[in-house]
Amino acid sequence: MASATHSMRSKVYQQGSRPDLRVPFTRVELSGGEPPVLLYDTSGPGGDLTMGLPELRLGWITERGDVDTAPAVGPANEGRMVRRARAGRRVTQLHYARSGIITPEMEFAAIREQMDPEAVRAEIAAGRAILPNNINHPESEPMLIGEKFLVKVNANIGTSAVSSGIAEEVDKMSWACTWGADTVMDLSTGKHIHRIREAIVRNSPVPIGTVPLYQALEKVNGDPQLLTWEIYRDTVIEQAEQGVDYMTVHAAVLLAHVPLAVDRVTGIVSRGGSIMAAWALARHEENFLYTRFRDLCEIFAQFDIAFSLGDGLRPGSIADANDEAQFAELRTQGELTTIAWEYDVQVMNEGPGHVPLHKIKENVDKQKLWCSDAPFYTLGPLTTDIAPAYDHITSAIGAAVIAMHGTAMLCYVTPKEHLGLPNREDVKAGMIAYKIAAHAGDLAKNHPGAQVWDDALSKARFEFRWEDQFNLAIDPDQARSYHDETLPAIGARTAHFCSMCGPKFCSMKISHELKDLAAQGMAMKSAEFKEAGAKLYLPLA
Ligand code: IRN
Ligand code: FE2
Repeated sequence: MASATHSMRSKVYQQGSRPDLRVPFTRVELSGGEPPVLLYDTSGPGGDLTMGLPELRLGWITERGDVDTAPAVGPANEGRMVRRARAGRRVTQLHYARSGIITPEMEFAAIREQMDPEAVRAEIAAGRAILPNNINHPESEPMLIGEKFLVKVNANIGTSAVSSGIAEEVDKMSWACTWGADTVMDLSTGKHIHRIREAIVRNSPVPIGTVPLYQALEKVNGDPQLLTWEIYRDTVIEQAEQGVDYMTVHAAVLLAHVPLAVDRVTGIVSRGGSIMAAWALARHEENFLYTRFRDLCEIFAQFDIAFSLGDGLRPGSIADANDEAQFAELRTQGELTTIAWEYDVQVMNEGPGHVPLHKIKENVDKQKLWCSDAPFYTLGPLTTDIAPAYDHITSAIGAAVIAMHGTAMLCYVTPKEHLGLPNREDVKAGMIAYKIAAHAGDLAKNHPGAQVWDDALSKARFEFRWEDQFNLAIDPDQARSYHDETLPAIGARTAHFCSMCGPKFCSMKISHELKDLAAQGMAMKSAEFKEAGAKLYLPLA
């Protein structure tokens, strides 16, 4: 491993089986003779984010000999050269995995997870994990979404008609990655969607997801009834050529499911779900995403786009959790999962929503059963409806529990949920809450290596190694600044107490004294024992 800097927290690279396979980690250097701790690193190579990142995977994509470079056909991409599968070929990681091939992408992701590359291949081949990476997004660092791997977190960003610009969105993307986002979804609506997405994809070190339906709806001026398969398909191709790695597709909102949602407290809360429900009801036709699903699979297989099968009928309130509308859709998601696999297309399933704690497990159990163990990707869930402005907390509670039961990726919720678009600070608050939930899930699942981090921090805390504690913290800046707020002196960084309890009442300090006392006590007892002749069995008088 080569160290990039010499600070206490630094970026290091682990070399794989070939020179162009270098996997980033954050290395935390510790004092007191403790070994350094390696942390999973999502921050990317950094640099000038107006220029685009280096094309890390380009060689791996082209050397397989199954990709052609040709003029784009997507309406907004005219004049550009893009990659697409050679006629008759499927360029998905699922296809390679099923053929027994461990790709450099799989090896890279395996090193990140500190796992065996063959195990990674097997999980992908079985459909239990996905490695989303469009061949037109060579800048991304391969990662895995699957129950056997570290629980991942997605951050949603994007403009609406009323706010935000390109630079601001690229900044939010990179800021989210700094705080550990494993994927980012660009949910932009309004003006300049295409240009915003281009800037995000070119500068993103993590896979990018979208909901193409949102842009398709813009093209018909926001009237769902005017949507057609052709407009939708062209939008998908346009985004595929830009390099979008996974797409939310609300194909399981069937016409027959819609009446099941009418008596709900909060009806249909999914944007995509409500668009498709409106389309199907108005025309009294089956959802075209469902009837054209196989056509979509053909397109996805040419770029290696993964399906994120949408949960358009997810519950939007505690009262609606686990109802018939939600579970009817989940059964259909299962049916579509199997169809995607026929085309070697990678799939995960989206899940709720708003669910009270005692109803969470049923969601995971049913998803596993009905969707053949494909990865589950849930939005929280929020465990109560009473805390607008704090829904990163109401939902991180549910996220930890659903992660423990096997959800592979968590979609974060920010404090602005239900209230407005998140700004930079909200993105960070949502990310921190969800990294905690994800790690709590890793611990509960006994992920090999997860507890090393906790143990290192606990030890640093017990030994009053304050700098080590800060550097190991999920948010070093905040931990340091809270500590220094009351004890700013440099000396306090080595003190054997903090301002919470002061020098006299520190439990950790008392524990140390107890240890000493116990040791002294033992010494006294042993002296007594020796004085008495050090005999275990005393002869009967
Ligand atoms: C994740 C799980 N269930 C929903 N999500 C995310 O919610 C989805 O990936 C997308 O980012 C966001 C909005 O989806 P709707 O409201 O269009 O369903
Ligand atoms: Fe909600």
